[in-house]
Amino acid sequence: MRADAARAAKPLNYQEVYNAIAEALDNSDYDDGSYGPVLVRLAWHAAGTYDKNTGTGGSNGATMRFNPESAHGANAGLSVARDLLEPIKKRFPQISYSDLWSLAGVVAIQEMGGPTIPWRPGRKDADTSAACTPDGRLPDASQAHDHLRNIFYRMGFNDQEIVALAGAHALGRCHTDRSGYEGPWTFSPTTFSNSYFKLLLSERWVDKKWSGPKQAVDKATGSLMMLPADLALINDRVFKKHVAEYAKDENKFFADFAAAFKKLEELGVPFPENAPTLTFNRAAA
Ligand code: ZEM
Repeated sequence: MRADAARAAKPLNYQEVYNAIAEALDNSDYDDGSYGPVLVRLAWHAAGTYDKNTGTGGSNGATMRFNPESAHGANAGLSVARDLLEPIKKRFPQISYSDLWSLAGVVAIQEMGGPTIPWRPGRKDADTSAACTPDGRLPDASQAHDHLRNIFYRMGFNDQEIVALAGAHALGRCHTDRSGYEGPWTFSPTTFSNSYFKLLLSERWVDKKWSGPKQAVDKATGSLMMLPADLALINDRVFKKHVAEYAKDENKFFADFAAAFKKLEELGVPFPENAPTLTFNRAAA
């Protein structure tokens, strides 16, 4: 009891929390060997509910802990990510769930080889489901450019930021038991890179022949996938210009992604005035 009390009184060292999350990422029995991608998806879905017109949603509150938001179709499978972080919340009880989930996104991206993403603590958890956002605020994979613009403009993003953020699909995969879709976007789903943009442009994308929802596969190997919403990025002139830029220049992608992801994680968060902006070192291998 007294040791716990002493630990709770000590100011939180966020690099220690970072390191604890980094240690929990690898697991050879899970997906492609890392929980990194699903943690990035958790951070994104917690934040991507933001509506700039009403100031509702966003990562503050961690309302996905509660029904009905936990049961929204878009959040299927994210209990895997929330449960993974539970022992870390127990070890560092001072951190809010909302800070922990957003920090986990930063850790996962950096540890998978992505850019350094500056991060600020200060999110507070909601106590009840009253702050849960209505269903339908996250993008629908079966739709195209108009829908993407409606959803991301509502959060306050522009076309270039939409494309940069979508580059996170270099990571991870679709699961039939979560979204109904199937397969990874790239050959290296646990490495953050500009591969998603390169493959969008270099491969021939054809309809997957199956009884599941409409999605594309690469004609050459049939092992990669694109959602209708991914293909919208090359079927729209403005989006495609940014795809081409990021396919050519990975440094530019990393810089733009880091800025857009930081913005995403901070949407609607009432940070205390003196909240420091932190950057973290990659955990020692
Ligand atoms: Zn995703 N995403 N996403 N995304 N996403 C999935 C998986 C992952 C869309 C979408 O419908 C889907 C962003 C934007 C958009 C990640 C990160 C980010 C899946 C598969 C779908 C269907 C879920 C499953 O079955 O497990 C759409 C339509 C988007 C609009 C542009 C943004 C922005 C992201 C972060 C910045 C990640 C990392 C995954 C992989 C998760 C995993 O478990 O492997």
